[in-house]
Amino acid sequence: MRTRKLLPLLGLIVLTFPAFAQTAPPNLLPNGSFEFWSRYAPERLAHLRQYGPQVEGEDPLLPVRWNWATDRGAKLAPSPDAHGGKAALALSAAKGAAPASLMMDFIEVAPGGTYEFGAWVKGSGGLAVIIQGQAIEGLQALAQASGEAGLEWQHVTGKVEIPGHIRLVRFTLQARPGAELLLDDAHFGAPLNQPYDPDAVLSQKPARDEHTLLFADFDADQPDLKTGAKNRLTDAGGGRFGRGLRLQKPENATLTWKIAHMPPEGTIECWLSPDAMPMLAKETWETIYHFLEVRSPTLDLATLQADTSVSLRWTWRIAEALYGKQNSLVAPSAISLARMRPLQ
Ligand SMILES: [Ca+2]
Repeated sequence: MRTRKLLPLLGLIVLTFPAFAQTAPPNLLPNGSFEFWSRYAPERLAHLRQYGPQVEGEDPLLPVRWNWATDRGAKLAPSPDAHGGKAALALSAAKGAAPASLMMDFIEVAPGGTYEFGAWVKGSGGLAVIIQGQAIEGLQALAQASGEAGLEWQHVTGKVEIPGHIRLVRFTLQARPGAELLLDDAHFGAPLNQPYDPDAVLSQKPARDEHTLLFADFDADQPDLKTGAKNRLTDAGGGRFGRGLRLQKPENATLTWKIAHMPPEGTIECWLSPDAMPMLAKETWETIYHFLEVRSPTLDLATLQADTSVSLRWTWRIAEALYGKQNSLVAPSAISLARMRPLQ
């Protein structure tokens, strides 16, 4: 397979390597508020209509980060009748069909920890909030809270203690057959010693702190940025927050920085908006596209790429030899490439 550069619009790049491991477990349920909605890549809309739930309109809105498992007749849509904020999720399952599930994969947990979970529901019919642990042999049921929806908003909630062999959990909202539900403010978490906003990563521009090694928001002048001849910075509305960097195939843009030694762990974040998704079309999908690379002077260390599996994959080197071992993580198609489209 060939490897080729695509035309990504890089909104912002942040590399953060904390000096010490975080003591509190990350309790993440992004977009439990259902305030964030996005549209499918045009190349995947036919697939959604054939295999997904019934959705509203030709170009439907879908809840950011959530995935689903639905039977015939299930419906999924945004609703302005919210418990909190401006939007809730409308989810229904047809009578006589299988339940309709909306899932968040995966939330990192601390073995032995006790977590509270739940959601607010209104409407008619039954709701189950299900927590499953990701074990080597597959998903295992850990806890479930059930409720019956009515005219007023109700809080369906439960607690789960994480077994010693579980580090990832799936959070599922499940409408029982015949149920027509409004859902909002879904949550999964444990007491923390500081405030935490799971939606901040979606709504707020990241900022540099004392652990940040590289911060490129393209708003300020970036003296270590080499853009290439054709690449350019956008205007103030061109990035995810402020200015972005526009890349023109086949050129790269590079940022260089020096560190005394590689930190033991850290995170890399960026916003990305490709022009087109040729890997989602049969005629052009046998190509791997690289969006972002982290390189040492001699080796590629990590790569964010679009796979032929129509998913985003992050690969990183765990050995120094040129052809040494690499690890990789993949984000499922339904929440990665299938959600990408120009300007989104
Ligand atoms: Ca809401």
